[in-house]
Amino acid sequence: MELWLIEEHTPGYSVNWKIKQTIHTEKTAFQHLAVVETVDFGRALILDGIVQVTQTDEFIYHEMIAHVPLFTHPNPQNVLVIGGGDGGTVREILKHPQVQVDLVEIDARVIENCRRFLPELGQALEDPRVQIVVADGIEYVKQTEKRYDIVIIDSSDPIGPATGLFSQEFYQGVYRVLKADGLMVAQTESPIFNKELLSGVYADLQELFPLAYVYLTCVPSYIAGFWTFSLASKKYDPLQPARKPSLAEGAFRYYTPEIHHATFVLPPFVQKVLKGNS
Ligand code: AG3
Repeated sequence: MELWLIEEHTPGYSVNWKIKQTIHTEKTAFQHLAVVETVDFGRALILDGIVQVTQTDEFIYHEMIAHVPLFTHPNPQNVLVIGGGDGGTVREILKHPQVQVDLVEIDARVIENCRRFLPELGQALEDPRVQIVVADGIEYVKQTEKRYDIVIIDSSDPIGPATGLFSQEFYQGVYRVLKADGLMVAQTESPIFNKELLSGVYADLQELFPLAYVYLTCVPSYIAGFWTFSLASKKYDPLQPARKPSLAEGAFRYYTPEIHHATFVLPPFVQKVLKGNS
């Protein structure tokens, strides 16, 4: 019998994935979680029916969410990740020397299942430079006394547990926990399917931070491919990154200094979305 995962996005658009095997499913306290073996993209983590990572293309997303901010900063030492319980973003951050990472993930079952079923991502969370806090990121940034060079928001879609991670109130908390020269990056969804969300986040970040940019990449397993990240900074300009990968750090599959610059070049249709008149 053929097994298909139907990933429904809008009433008019869904993506069908042929599955070799369902490896694990459960209902956590926050969401439905599944790990499946797809025919074309390797193993995948699915939350509330939406593909979060696939083994085939997760490197693009994780390298771009981590290295663009990390190479922008001259000396990143303390990094906070909100969400990201699969471990992929932390794995990339740890490629930078002298970083300490705090991971604040709301759902401990994401962490536990990725350690078990997606160890090439989840293993990074066992590194002694990583401290895991199972908590709501919104509360964390309101309360913590710690201050960070970089905050990375690696959330799921703005439905379910991640909704509040796209709000102005949350970004105020992120601003609060950033040092005077800190910067943040958030995954901000599809410029095709989430136009209002993207223009709203961009406007909020422009209001709060002296520098705000959106950058664009392609994640083939995400809805319609195009994917955006929003970067907001108190001081350092990502268009003038402070560092380049050293030879030892040069083992990236997607990120290069040239890609770093190119990712900020936006086609007119995305610029229009950012102006809020798409
Ligand atoms: N975080 C972003 C997943 C968004 C997928 N959304 C979609 N396809 N509609 C993934 C977490 C990886 N660490």
